[in-house]
Amino acid sequence: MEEKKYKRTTVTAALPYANGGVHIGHLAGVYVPSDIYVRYLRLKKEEVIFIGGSDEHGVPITLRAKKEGVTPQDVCDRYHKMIKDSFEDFGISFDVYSRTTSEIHHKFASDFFRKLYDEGKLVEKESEQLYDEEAKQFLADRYVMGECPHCHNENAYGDQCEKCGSDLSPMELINPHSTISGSKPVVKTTKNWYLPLNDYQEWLKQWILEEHKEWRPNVYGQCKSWLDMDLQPRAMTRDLNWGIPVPVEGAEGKVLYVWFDAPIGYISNTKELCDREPERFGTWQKWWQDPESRLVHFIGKDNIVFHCVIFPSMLKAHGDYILPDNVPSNEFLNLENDKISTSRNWAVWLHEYLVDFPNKQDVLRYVLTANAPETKDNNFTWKDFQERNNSELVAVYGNFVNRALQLTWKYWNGVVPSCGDLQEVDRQTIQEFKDVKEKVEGYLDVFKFREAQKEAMNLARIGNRYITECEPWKVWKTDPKRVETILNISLQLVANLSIAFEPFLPFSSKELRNMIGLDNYDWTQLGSTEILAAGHQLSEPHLLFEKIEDEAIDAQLKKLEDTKKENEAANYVAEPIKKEVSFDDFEKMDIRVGHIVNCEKVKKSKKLLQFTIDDGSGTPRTILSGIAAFYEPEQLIGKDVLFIANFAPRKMMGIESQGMILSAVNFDGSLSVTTTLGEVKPGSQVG
Ligand code: B3M
Ligand code: ZN
Repeated sequence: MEEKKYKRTTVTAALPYANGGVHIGHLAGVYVPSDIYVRYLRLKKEEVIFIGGSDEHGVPITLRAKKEGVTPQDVCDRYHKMIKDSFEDFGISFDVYSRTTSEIHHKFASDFFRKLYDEGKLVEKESEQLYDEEAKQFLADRYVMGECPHCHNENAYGDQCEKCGSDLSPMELINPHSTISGSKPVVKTTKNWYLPLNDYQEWLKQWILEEHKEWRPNVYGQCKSWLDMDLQPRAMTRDLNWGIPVPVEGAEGKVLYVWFDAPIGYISNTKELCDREPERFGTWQKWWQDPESRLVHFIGKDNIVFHCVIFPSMLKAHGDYILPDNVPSNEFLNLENDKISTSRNWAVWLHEYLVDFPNKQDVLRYVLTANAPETKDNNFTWKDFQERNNSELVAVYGNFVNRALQLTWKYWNGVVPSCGDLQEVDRQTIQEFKDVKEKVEGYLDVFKFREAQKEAMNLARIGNRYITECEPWKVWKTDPKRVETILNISLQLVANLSIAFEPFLPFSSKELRNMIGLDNYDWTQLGSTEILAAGHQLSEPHLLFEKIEDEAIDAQLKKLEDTKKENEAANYVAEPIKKEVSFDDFEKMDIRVGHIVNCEKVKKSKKLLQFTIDDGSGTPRTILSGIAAFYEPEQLIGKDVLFIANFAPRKMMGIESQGMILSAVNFDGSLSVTTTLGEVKPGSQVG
């Protein structure tokens, strides 16, 4: 194993924008892995701090506020609370969860900028920017929309085209319009301050490409493709009125770029915590400036350049800081084979999950880790969620624990029996579970959380196999002394499980420790056969996990199906109008009102319904219509409908259809029969 060169670890998790809730994509990508890592280090009694917070600046928050008619601060207040609550609910064990609108942060980020400015580390540059003359405002990033110069998507943003994924600048958009007033912007000159990333390029190449080859391939690869291009100076200020004012004279109406202030939020949040609890955490400098501290950033893949190129350049420019030692970044998690999207509401929101699956935080944590998008994009499906719960958590882990505890209660009244002479099967089992410790550690140390969790689960498999092989219920009749040993070893395994799973499944681990009365525990005990002393009294056992039934899964799938429908309806664009026709053309069609006298299914056809229509002629008319998928025949009997009376007769399924019933084709392809508003005599003409 790698030698420990550091004294303590500063762990950060990306600061989510305070303009929406937290969904499973966030949890899987950043917050569960970072939490597992921190819990692991804490269990090992290492010195560690876990920093989180909300990112409350940036244009999307102001746009949302504008749309809702509230202030940006209102938006932040609402979502900051919601996000913070979700993290707490799911056991994401931040030492501090603060926000970038805090006073401490404003001052800290402002001072950071001012130092770079005073030392001439920033370059002042004039540039041409789009300006909204009606709103009297420069249009940064998302304030402009227009046509993408690459794929010609008409709804591209000033900073990015979501269709083809290109990075854009507002000036590149074709036919730009302001999202504030809708007007066509003009070009105006403005002044901003830039970090000359080009000056840091050689150093970045050395530091990342040579000295950090151990970073995950996806992270290393993205850095390499950036560093293979020529880095350009990047503006660290914006013409905007929401954010941290630029602390320079003559910079009125300008704020720090959100990606300048947000990562500094990691530091200012640390300061907030250390100021509040100095005895426990010491000084913030210790975590950020002592070379014996190791910095680890957990982020999503869209944040790689900011954490590996821009922020380190800022830290380097400042000069007083340590640099990240690793930046474990995950790929994306899809939901039911579709990209998770806040705007399309294609997500599983944490607060909604807990309403539908109360107290099942660990199930979601487990599934998201088992399926973590560590090396490639991955997919969350509700079927897989159910499957992993039922056949792994319930059938393997829960089952083993339950067997071991129930047997102990049955034969020993819930008291830990003593361990007698070992047989071969015991020795083998003990060796197997001793090996698990090293395996789990080996994976956790290199951020391979899926594999690590698999190894933890392996302990339960070992346990199940052991009990099945030993058959204590049979041995009991002939050799009760032997049963004592079997139970002792099984219970030691249960105790091991409660420790091994603690980083991954903190809620059920705690529950399990309560059942076995394990108060003092740490990582070094993993693999031990002496965690529970003989004679120790266990508490009343109960099931750790319960089966998830099909109904619960079907309800989730239905919810997503409904979302899809809503999106389709919202995005529906009517078909283009057909070529013009004359009145004469129209007159050729004889459209009439018919009264449905009878309606029935056509045998052997899934599509067709057979109608008997009163068309006013006195002779019933038969019409076939392909709407069986959308109506039960009884629903239509007695209704007045519109039909084409002079449509050439056609034979279908051996029946002659004399006309055509008119239906509207809905956005989703479903058909809706047209009818009249008032009562009209059958046979009346439509025109
Ligand atoms: N708020 C982007 C994001 O949520 C951004 C992360 C900031 S980390 C300093 O994807
Ligand atoms: Zn595009």
